[in-house]
Amino acid sequence: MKNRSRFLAVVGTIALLFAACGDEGGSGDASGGGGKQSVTVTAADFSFAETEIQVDPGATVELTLDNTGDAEHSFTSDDLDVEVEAGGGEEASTTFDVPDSGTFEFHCKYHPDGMTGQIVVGEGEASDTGGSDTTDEDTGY
Ligand SMILES: [Cu+2]
Repeated sequence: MKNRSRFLAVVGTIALLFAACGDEGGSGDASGGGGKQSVTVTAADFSFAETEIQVDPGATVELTLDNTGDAEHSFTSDDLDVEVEAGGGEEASTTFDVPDSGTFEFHCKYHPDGMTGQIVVGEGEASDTGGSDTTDEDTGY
């Protein structure tokens, strides 16, 4: 438990840093709709911890791929034209825009058979503004 909250705190801090950057740079951003949204996807050997990511319609998603495994993994979405890769134990991030609705596949390009998930736009209330977690269970954070 301790480790877990500490991990989340670290991720949260990183997310905040990204959010801070984004706000300064992106005030003249996209036309209406969602704002910035930070999402972390954790990749292990060989699965994603998050297999469904909910994002706000039209949001600019700042995605961090946290690779806790030993193998190299990627977060790849052909639908959204996104790709970011991280080596074992590393972390990498990218930014992309999502449309106003829809469901989009993502996968690891190295392990497309076992590592897949989907990005769901506009369903449910993914309204965390600090944005450290995505589809997290109750962590008390
Ligand atoms: Cu992989």
